[in-house]
This record gives sequence, structure tokens and C-alpha cells, in this order.
Amino acid sequence: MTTLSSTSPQSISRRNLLGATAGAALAASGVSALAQSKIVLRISTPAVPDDWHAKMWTVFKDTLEKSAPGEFDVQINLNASLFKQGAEPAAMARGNLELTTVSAFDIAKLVPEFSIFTAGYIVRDPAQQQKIFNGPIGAEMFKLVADKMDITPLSTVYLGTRQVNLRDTRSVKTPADLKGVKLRMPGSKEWLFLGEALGATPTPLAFGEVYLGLKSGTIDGQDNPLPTVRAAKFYEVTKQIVLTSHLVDGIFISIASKALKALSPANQQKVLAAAQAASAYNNENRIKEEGQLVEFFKKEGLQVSTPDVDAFRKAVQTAYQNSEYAKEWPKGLLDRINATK
Ligand code: KDO
Repeated sequence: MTTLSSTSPQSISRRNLLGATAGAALAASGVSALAQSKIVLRISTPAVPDDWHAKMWTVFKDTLEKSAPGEFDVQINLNASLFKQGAEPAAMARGNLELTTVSAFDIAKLVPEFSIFTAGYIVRDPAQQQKIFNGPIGAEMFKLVADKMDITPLSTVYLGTRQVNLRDTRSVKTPADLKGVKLRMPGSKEWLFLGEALGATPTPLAFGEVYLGLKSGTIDGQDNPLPTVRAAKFYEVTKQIVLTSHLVDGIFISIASKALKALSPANQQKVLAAAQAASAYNNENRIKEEGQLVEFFKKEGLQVSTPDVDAFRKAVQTAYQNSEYAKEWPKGLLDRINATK
């Protein structure tokens, strides 16, 4: 279990929720000063409301309200309505955002060692993922994140295992069969590399634009875990899912380190516990749903096919081994990950 360093709290930062005028008006109306001075925790995520990793933020909020009644004002912003996908870490460093889920890809931009977790076919399954990040490897990697990004990862969220989802059906056995397929990937070179390693022509697009891209045909497909294909309704505008299982994807509930340090040690622990409750809720529901969705998609009329996964694994692993990314992986880390059971 992750524990936080007992950094001596600076004076607890209690920001006013309201401007002075509105505050004065409220005071005049009898609303207590305390209600105006809760600790604000702004959350931004591209997740759609029906997705487990969106719903988990309500668990975070409710858990915190129980452990620290009336102390926090947790503001949940879904659908990238506050910050666009991938812009969250910079917003946190600037002090404009307190919490988000950061992807391994966004971390890898600033912490190249972390790119090992953007590589396909490295992490085996969600259980191994939790062991990796809740053990010594996680502690070392999260320290690098805290040092280089000024954000503190609190818990590991299983986003799901990424699969290829196509607008039109085609026979896909090996990466060669994805040649020329405009596969939407999120917009960073780390993501595009993964798309290329899969044999496709990666096309960058923000998550919020994928549904329309699939509908209009500006892209031929996208990759995401099955629960996301359901929650974002991509199955309505696609005809096939290819079970490549190319990435056991993780995102990390993280808090701006400055915001964390401004909390009392007791509140730091409460925020950590709320983050752990949120990810446990997501992980349990997501794993369960992931196991049931193939049937659901078939009923919706999609073709669900299984490729030659070994061929994909071999091609993707070779692409990463020969890449610039692998040069940044700490010596022995891959072996330590493989040995994590
Ligand atoms: C996506 O854009 O495909 C992705 O799955 C990438 C993840 O890192 C994460 O940002 C996720 O979208 C969003 O949370 C929406 O589900």
C-alpha cells in the first residue's frame, strides 16, 4: 500500500470558493464562513460519465466527505470540460488543477524511464499491474514522477486491456493486415509509436472526437479497452473488434504535490485513502465488465475476432526493443517486471 511522506504541512491552504462580493453576500444571508472556506480539489478527466473511471470520482468524493465531513469541496469535471486530454499534468504544475488520472504516456513525455509502461505486451494482466505499482517498482517509478513532474501518484487504476476496434470488418491475423488502416491514437508521439508498432497508420485525435471520427470515416478505427468502447458508445459506429490485447493499460490517480503538501498529515492520509477506494471501485467493476462485454458486442451485431496474438506480440516487442524508448528503460527493470507474479 502506498503511504505518503509525512511532509510537515505548510499552513493549510483554504481557498475561498467565492469572490469577495459573493462571499459577503452569503455571509449577510447567514451562510457560515466555514462553508466558504473548504479545501477545493478540482478534478479534470476526459472520461465519459458512464465509464467506471468517471464514476470512481464520486466514490473519491463520497469517501472524503465521510472521513473529513465538510472539509473538502471536490469538483468533478468529466468529458475534458476543464482541461483537454493530456493537458492535466501541466495544469497541475501551474496550480490550476489538483487531481487527475495521468496516463503512462503523459508521464513518459517528462519521465522517459516510464515509457516501459507504454510499450505493448509488457504488463500481463490487471493483477500483475497492481503488484508492480504497489510494490518496490511502483515506489521507485512514482518517486521519479514526483521529482520530475511535481505531481504525486496516489493509486493505480486499471483502464483495461486495449483492443483494436474497426469501422469496417476485415480479416486481421497479423500486424501486416492493419497496413494502411488509419488507427486513431491519442495525440502524442508515444501513442503514435504504439499504433505504428501494431502495423497501422496512426492518426492523432483527442478522445472526445473519436465517436464522430468513426461515424464520418475520417478514421478507420481506434484502440481502447472494451469497457470504454461500451461507455463511449464506439460500438454504435464500428463493426469489428480485434482482440489484440496489446496493452494492459493503467492510469494513475495523481495530485499536484503542492496541493498535497498544503494538507495536514491527517488529511493527506484521507485523500490517499479516498483515491485508493476510488481505484478499487473502478478496478473491481471494470474487470468484471470487461469479462462480459464480448457477448454484449456480439449481440449489438459486431464481429469479434481473435488474431494471431503471438504475431502481434512479437512485432510490437521487437519494435520497442529497437526503439529510442527502450534505451531509457532502467537497467534490469524489464526483468523485474517479468518476475513480478
Ligand atoms: C484514449 O484517448 O484512447 C484514452 O483511452 C487514453 C487514456 O490514457 C485516457 O486518457 C482515456 O482515453 C480517457 O480517460 C477516456 O477514457
